[in-house]
Amino acid sequence: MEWDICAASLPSKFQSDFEPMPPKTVDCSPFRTWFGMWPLAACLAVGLVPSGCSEALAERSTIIHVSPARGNDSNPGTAAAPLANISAAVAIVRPGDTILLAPGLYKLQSKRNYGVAIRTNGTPEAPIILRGDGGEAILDCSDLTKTSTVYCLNIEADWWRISNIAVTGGKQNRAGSWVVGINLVNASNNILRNVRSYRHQGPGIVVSGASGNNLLEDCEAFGNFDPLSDVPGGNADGIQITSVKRTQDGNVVSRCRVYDNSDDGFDLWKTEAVVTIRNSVASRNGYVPGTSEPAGDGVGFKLGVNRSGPPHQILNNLAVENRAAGFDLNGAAGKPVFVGNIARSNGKAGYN
Ligand SMILES: [Ca+2]
Ligand SMILES: [Ca+2]
Repeated sequence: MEWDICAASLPSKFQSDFEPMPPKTVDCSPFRTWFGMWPLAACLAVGLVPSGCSEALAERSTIIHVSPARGNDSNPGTAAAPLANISAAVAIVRPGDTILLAPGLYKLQSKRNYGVAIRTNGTPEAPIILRGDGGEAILDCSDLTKTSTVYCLNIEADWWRISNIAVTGGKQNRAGSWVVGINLVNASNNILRNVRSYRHQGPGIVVSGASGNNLLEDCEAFGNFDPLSDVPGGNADGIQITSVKRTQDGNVVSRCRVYDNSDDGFDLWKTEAVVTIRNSVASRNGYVPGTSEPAGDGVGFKLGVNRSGPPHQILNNLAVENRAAGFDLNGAAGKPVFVGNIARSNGKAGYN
């Protein structure tokens, strides 16, 4: 029953990134004894929270449901009565909670410079889960109208587990403006898995600033092209890990594919902390997507510039048919560690 939150199973820890531990049941008998059938919301509304239950509330783990087809933001966010917008779920989420997104198209509406902004931190013991539930949830950013910066999905928080989503359609609403599909800034200890970011007028995924220990796994970034930049096509990399501070090691890209982006596939521009890219593919970058018309730089794996020489780990990757080099040091001060990489049919050197 809706009111009986205290009787619900309360998963509060996680065996792995996505698998909940067996549920933990909290004793809320004082609550029941005192309030009988009163809805919990009513108890909270009049400030009558018995001590036996306040602990349970502090430790609760809630599943928040969102559905663009069936939802309404005045709903409680249950499976039967979901929210409509991801922003409404993000606004109320707490550590340990799970946001389940019904598969389908989420048309993001915002006059601000982001479509969805994630700012609530999870914790190591209670990460926050956001995932497409039973299929891909597609965040469509094409209605964002900000004429300066547009970040479609902006993540400025720690300890999130995000999976089964796609982000697409971010537009440059003014010449020279900046668009990012998925933007992690000052965000650490996050996992993005099975995430796609495509057909933005800017880079697909960017990690920057004080951001460390993030894992991007089984992701795709493709078809990104920024025609209204000063150098048309010159900023739309597939995945940028850029300007990451020296203390922020541990960012890992694993099993990701970046292709048909107008600038580079992967770009570690000005990142001073060690980045690992493994088991990933960069192909056909450097063209206007879907054509053979040259656009931006066209490197598969661009590994500089930097001043401190972080030994980036470049392991078991494939660079194929990029317009420029497959792998390019691009002014890196140190020597990346190369193991098991293959470069084929790139327009310039395989390794530069
Ligand atoms: Ca460029
Ligand atoms: Ca680039």
